[in-house]
Formats: sequence, C-alpha cells, structure tokens
Amino acid sequence: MPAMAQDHASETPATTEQTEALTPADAQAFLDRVQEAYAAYNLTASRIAWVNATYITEDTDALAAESQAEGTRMSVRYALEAAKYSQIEGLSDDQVRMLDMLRSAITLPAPTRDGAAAELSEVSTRMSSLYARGKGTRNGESISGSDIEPAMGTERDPAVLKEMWVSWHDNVGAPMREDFGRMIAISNEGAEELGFADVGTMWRSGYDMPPAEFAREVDRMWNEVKPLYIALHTYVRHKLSEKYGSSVQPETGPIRADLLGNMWAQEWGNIYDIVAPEGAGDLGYDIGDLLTAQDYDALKMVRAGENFYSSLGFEPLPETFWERSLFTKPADREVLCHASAWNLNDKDDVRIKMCIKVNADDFVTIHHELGHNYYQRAYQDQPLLYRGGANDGFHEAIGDFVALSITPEYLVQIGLLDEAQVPSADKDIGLLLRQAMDKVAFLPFGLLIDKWRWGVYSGDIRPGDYQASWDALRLQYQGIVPPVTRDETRFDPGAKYHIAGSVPYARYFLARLLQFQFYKAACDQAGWEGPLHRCSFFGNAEVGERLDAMLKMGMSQPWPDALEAFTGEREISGEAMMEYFAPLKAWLDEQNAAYEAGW
Ligand code: X8Z
Ligand code: ZN
Repeated sequence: MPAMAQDHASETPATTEQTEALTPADAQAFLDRVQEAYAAYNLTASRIAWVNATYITEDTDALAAESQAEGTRMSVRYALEAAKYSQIEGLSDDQVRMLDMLRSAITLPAPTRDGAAAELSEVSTRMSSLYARGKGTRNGESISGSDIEPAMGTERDPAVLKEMWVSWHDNVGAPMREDFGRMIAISNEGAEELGFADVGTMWRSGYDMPPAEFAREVDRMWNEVKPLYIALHTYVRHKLSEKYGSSVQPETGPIRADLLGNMWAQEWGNIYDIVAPEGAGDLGYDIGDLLTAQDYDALKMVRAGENFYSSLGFEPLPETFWERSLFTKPADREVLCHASAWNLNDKDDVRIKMCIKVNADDFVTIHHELGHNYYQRAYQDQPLLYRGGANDGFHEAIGDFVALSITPEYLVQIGLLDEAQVPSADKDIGLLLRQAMDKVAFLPFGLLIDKWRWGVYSGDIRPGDYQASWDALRLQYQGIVPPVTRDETRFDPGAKYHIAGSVPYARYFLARLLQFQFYKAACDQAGWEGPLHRCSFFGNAEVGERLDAMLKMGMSQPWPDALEAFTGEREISGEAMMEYFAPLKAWLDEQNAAYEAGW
C-alpha cells in the first residue's frame, strides 16, 4: 500500500472557521502536498495496473482492486479537502483550476463510509476482467474477443454474423448486469458526497463550462453532422439489402446491427466492399492487403507509426517503449486486448498495450495510441495536475488526426503503394466513402454511449430498463436493431469495453469532430490547396512544431485556448468534417434520391 496515501488519512478537513484563517499560501501548500502524494501513488499503481492488464489472474485482479481502492480513497479525501480550500479569497487562476480538478476529476468516486471504495473497486475489476476473458462462438467453436472483433469485419454469412453477435453479447454483457448496477449505486453515492447530483454530472463538469451547457453543446455538434449520417445510413441500408436480400435487411427501417462489419456497429469500414460504388468504388488497394503483401508484422506497423511522428520533428520513442510494450497477444495467458497507451512514470516510460493484427483497423489504432504517448511526453514538464489533454477529447483526437494523413500519396512515400496504383481523381468518391464508413458512422455511437450512461446515473434510466433503454437509444441515434429480440435478462451495454471498464465515452465523440478541425488547420498551415481529403502533412516540421506547442500546454489552460493555439478557433464544431465530406454528401444525396431516408 503506498505510504503517501495513508499519510493524511487521519487529518481532519479544514472547518469553516479554519477556512477564514487560511490563505492562498495554505492552498498552495495543500496543492504541493497532493501532487507529491499522487506522484508517489501513481508509479506503483500504474505498475500494478500494467501487470494486471497484461497478465490477468485472480491474484493480479485482487492486487489491482486493492490498489485502485487505495487510489479512490485518496482522491476522494483530497476532493473533499479541495472544496474547503476553494473558498479562500485571493486564489490565483491556477489554484482555482487545480482545486476544481481535484474536486471533479475522479471517474468513479466512492463514498467515505467503510468498505465502499473496496467494494466499488472489486465490482469494477470483476467487470473488466470478465470482459477481457470474454469469448463468443463462431460456427459453434469458441473464439476470443480479439479474434471475434476482426471476424465481424470479414465474415459475410448473416447466420454466422448473428451467431457471433449474440454469443458475444450473451456471454460478456449479461453476467455483468448485477455488478454494473452496484457500481452505479456506489459511485453515485460518492458523487453526492462530493456535492454533485450524480456521477454523470461529474463527468460532464470536466469541460470548462457548466455540465448542463456541455450536454447542450454535444447536441449542437450532433445536429451539425446528423444529415451526413442519415445520408450514409440510407445508402448503406440499400446496399446491404441488395447484397443480403430484403428478408435479411429490409429496404426501409433500421439496419441489422451485425451486418455492419463491427461488433458494435460503431465503424463500418470493414464492409466497404459491399457498399463500394461501381467504377468509382474500386480504390485499387486495401491497406490490410498492402501490409500483408509487404510482410508487415506488428512491430513493423508500430515503426511506421513512429516514423510519421518523427517526420513531424518529434523525438523517437525510447528504447524502453520497444522493450516494455505489449504488441501481440501472448499465447499462454489472459490479457486485456482492448488497445491503450500508458505512461508509467509520467516521464518517458511510455508504452502501448495492443493485440495487433495486420489489418487496416489496427494500422489506424497504432497511430491513435501513439498519439496518446506523444501527448503524454509533451506535457511531462507541466505540474502533475496539468498532465492531461486540454480536455479528454483532445487526447483521443491527436492520433486519429495524424492518421487522416494516411492518404494514397503518403502510402507511396513510405513504400507501401506503387506510384501507378494511386487512385485518380475519379476515385475520390470511393476514397471518401471508405473514410466515411469509419468516421461518419461512428458519430451517433460516440454520442449515445454516454447519453445512456448519463441517463443511468441520473436515474432517468432504471435498472429494470437497462436493456430496453439501450436498444431504444441504438435505434434512435444509430438507426440499428439487434439481430434477435433482447429482453431484460440481457445486458448488451456490458459487451462494450468502455462500459465494462467505466471509461467515459463522450471524449470519442468530441475527438471525431476535433480530428477534422486539427487536420484542416494542419493542411492550411502546410499550404495545401487540393481537395482536403488528399492532404498529408507527413514530413511537415512546421505543423509538428505548432502541434507540439499545443500538446505541451497539457491541461494548463481552458481547452478553447489550446484549440485556438493550433486552429485559431475556439469552438468544437462539425464544420471541418462537413467540408471534408462535402463531395460525398452531394453524391450520396443523388444516390439516395429514390430511397426513403431515415428509419
Ligand atoms: O477505445 C478506443 C481506443 C483506446 S483509447 C482504441 N477507441 C474507441 C473504441 O474503440 O470504442 C478509439 C476509437 C473509439
Ligand atoms: Zn484512445
């Protein structure tokens, strides 16, 4: 158990009377003490979490749960204390900002009563362990999570797709239902003790604006891009109906969730072959095939990712990154395959943890994860409380923004594609459609995950309605339905990693829009004049320098300041994304003229 976490356990928080006597210097002493305590806790806690995630056993689960409970007790104690120090008059902006963060930046708070933090972390660890060990079936054979994911992208038999979808959701989601409810109840109790209405409100208060305003903001953003999603949905539904027949996929109404090339129907790029327009659709290459043809393996794919960042002027990754990262699924033990990026010592001990497969999805995910690592390294000189993304959407957007530069011309530059294979301008619609299948399709999914959790946390969604409300939101926002009817003995939300692992999700929705804003800004900086989607800023040191300047800020300033530093804008908006896809939108509208839009 980390010593610092215990040090102040018996300390009584300042009373109102004491508060009057306290000065900004006392607040500073408190902030210094807290940051020291966190630094001491973090290294050990991250090592425990790393070993647990890369070697799951009952023992490492127990160690991780214990360490997590310790961290929760510590951060809740500091949050309560911070509330008192916030009342001091004459605090600097930084002091106010840091005290505020201490109060609200806990993902799962526990109440201070005895045993609550321990129970919360046991329940959470059990859920994520269940997810990590999860299996489905394919043709009656057991199949692991890391194999079933890509299989949903390549399988084309609707009966087998249904089997994989149902087995995964039944095996992984349903057994989590009770634990999930318990987790919600305990963490809500914790949030209330900290003065928040519920955990959802806490999550929404990390965006430099009141939580209610943030909820309105994401609705505004969604409305900006919604017409593009509806157009894509209408077109894809028609193509699926053509391929599978109307008994499998009707021409109208929602789309069957398991037909979209992804277990959660969150990104649809894997079924590009089904929706590719005749003529303009054949891009002449598939990134997965190119990687395979050139004998790429996991390591070589990561080296290619690093090479991109190096071309922008970022330092190469340290030797320890290559020694300590987990790149492929070990044969002899359980690991949590969902990709993540780590920085264990808050300095240069950066790592990724992935079960890499040689395919297009993982090539993009590698760039995504490395984006986290380069961000972490860039803000390492900030005070500990400022080591984070300008907001969590920024952290998720950096690597994806870089990956938008993986254009055909870029693939030629790194020797993956022959000059002669570069698709001509008449293939632009195909290129845009391939990209939209991943990027645009994701938008309603990115939004609804936390719409659902916010509802659960606020009590608008009751435990007896978990499944029905999930299905209702999937239908309302994504226009999809499960391949078989679900009832309340199921718990499909738990079959998605971020629900099982309690990772807030609005960040990915923000990132989807932000990455296009960053990309457009970078292409402007690079003086690019062609169609936006053909721009690659590979090798552009000026873009790299400006990016580094934003990354270095960490969370020291409100996020609109960070956004402005790189893009000149202060609002997150769908405008850049709409501009990128404008030619596709016009084309989709033509294609869809004869079909009924929506569901
Ligand atoms: O979870 C992730 C990353 C790790 S932060 C692999 N992503 C979301 C998901 O998989 O659901 C990236 C895109 C969305
Ligand atoms: Zn990420």
